This record gives sequence, structure tokens and C-alpha cells, in this order.
Amino acid sequence: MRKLLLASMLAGLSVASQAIIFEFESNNTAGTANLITRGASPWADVGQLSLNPAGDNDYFMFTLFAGETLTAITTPMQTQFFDPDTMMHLLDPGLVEVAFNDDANSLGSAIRYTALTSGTYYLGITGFNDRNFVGNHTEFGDYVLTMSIVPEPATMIALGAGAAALVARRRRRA
Ligand SMILES: [Ca+2]
Ligand SMILES: [Ca+2]
Ligand SMILES: [Ca+2]
Repeated sequence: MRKLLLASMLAGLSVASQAIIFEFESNNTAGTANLITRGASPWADVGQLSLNPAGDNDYFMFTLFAGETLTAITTPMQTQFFDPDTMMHLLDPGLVEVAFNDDANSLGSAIRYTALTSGTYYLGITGFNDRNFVGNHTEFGDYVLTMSIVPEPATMIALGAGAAALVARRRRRA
């Protein structure tokens, strides 16, 4: 039991946080998206951003490899969980919308998507009810964006097995 716990702790340590997510206005279209430089998966990062002024919307671009699963969550911070009321979508390398969400356990948004092809993906965040993501809304204020990218299950399991082997080696040495 203790070994399992240690293994899962080591697997947790292997998540590489590359950098805090920043935004640079104007990032209001996929064409002007802010680049997020990701590390090898599993990878996770977080940043505090804002819809400012009211009617702002934000785009971020990053690479996904086929089989990787992206999870992206916005948490409203102006009034925690409620304001700004965000909407979020994900565009594939052909700029086709492949995921969309308005509310997930709060007025914030959440997307989980497994990439079918490798390439540049675009994450767009706007205010309710700007379904076309062009800034046609009155939402305002800070939100937190949380992102994680995990490899396909076989790779993730192999990483876990690697961590377990590491624990076993350390125990033998002790
Ligand atoms: Ca912004
Ligand atoms: Ca913006
Ligand atoms: Ca919402």
C-alpha cells in the first residue's frame, strides 16, 4: 500500500510545470493568439488572466500530439465562480471547433479533448453569450486558466510503471 502511494507521488512529481500562462493583448482572434510553450506530457500550468475591458476575448495557441488529452478549465475570480461568466472553445489545426463549453460546476467553463491529429490548436475564451467568440458580450474581470496535457493511456501507464521501478530500486538500496 505504501509502495503504491510512493509510486503515485513520484508519478505526480513527473508533471512538468513549464511556465505560468501569461497573456499579451491584443489576443482576440486565433490569428493573434498568445503562444503557450508546453513541455513534454504529462504537463500542467495555470495563469491568472482577464476579460478587460468588458467585451474582451482571449486566444491561446499550443501544440498537441495525436492521442494526447487536453483539459482546460476557467475559474471566474472577479466574483469567485460567478464573474466573469466565461465560454470556452477549442479549434483544431484547421480552425474547426472541436469542443465547446459554457458552464461547468460554476459559470466558468471546462473542456476535455483528445487530439486526433498532431498540430497547433487554439483555445478561445470569451464572455457569455458571445457564441461566435468575437467579443459581443459585457462580461468583465479576472479569471484563472488551468491547463493540463496527458499522453495516451499506454504511455501514462508506462510512466507509472517507471516510477514504481524507481521506488523498488530505492527500497533495495536502502
Ligand atoms: Ca484578456
Ligand atoms: Ca484579449
Ligand atoms: Ca459560463
